[in-house]
Amino acid sequence: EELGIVAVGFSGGQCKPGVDAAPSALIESGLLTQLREELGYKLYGDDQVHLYTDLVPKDDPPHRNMKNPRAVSSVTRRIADQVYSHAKEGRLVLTLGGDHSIAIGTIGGTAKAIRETVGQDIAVIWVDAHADINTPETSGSGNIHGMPVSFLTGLAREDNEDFFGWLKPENRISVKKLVYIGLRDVDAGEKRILRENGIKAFSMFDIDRHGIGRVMEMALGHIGTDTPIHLSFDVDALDPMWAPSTGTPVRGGLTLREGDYICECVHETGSLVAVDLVEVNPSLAPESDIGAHETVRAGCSLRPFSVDREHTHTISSVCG
Ligand code: DIR
Ligand code: MN
Ligand code: MN
Ligand code: MN
Repeated sequence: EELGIVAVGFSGGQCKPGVDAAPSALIESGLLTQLREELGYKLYGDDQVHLYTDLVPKDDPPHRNMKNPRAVSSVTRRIADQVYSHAKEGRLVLTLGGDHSIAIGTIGGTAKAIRETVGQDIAVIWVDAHADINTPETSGSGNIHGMPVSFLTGLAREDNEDFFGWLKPENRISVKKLVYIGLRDVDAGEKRILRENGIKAFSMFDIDRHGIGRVMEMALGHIGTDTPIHLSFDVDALDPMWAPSTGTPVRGGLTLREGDYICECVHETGSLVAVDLVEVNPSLAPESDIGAHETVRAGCSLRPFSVDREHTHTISSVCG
């Protein structure tokens, strides 16, 4: 099977430097080698980490309260083209971030490619402690990594191409085909947006109440069968115990095993078209650099590519 890799060394969607170093750290830890050698994928486009320095303007003052708006807009526009090209070739696309603003590009790219090739709207499973659905107006921080879903769903709009005006209807997704898993730090304005638009969200409360198995059944049930799925995984969905090196850690998160299980369930549908792994920040290590190492390891373990169904079923039948 063919796998398109986009390694994005970009951190302009938030204020802490270091997320740009994540793709190299993940690759050095052997993520791509495992995908190639253990899982037998044929990899495309893994030759370099893109820094997009040519797209970052010297002067980039706020616009509608957004920080670094021109840089984020032009970088995500380029990412959309890269992801689109892979998806058009029928490749599963893995994007290594970078902060979560890059999902404006990745999802914009797959939405368009899948519409053109399969004639279907994609569904998005957004695994995160945060909803990332602020509009520029509801955002308290002005950080665009807290806004990608509002631009992708069309809840936030701009005509000017310098500020995401390049996003066209074919790049957008429906709020009906969006599902959140792992939420536990949602701003007041975001709660209102989720409620008013009837967006499906499974918070940590729901995972505690029903268990991850039932939550995945409900999440995939909401999407429906035979719908292409884009999985956008923010590593801060995991509890800081497993993934401390991330910009905005929030206690009370997913166990490493629950994170793996989400990826496995999505893979098992056979409908996965793209995956983002974002917000790994190797430079933020609260206790020691063991934290960074553990977070990168956690990122590497979240491969929605590694389930061997037969093997899994054999083990469960052996174990009763
Ligand atoms: C907050 C934090 N809701 C914001 N968002 C984060 O800045 O809009 N997303 N950290 O990952
Ligand atoms: Mn996020
Ligand atoms: Mn987050
Ligand atoms: Mn497989």
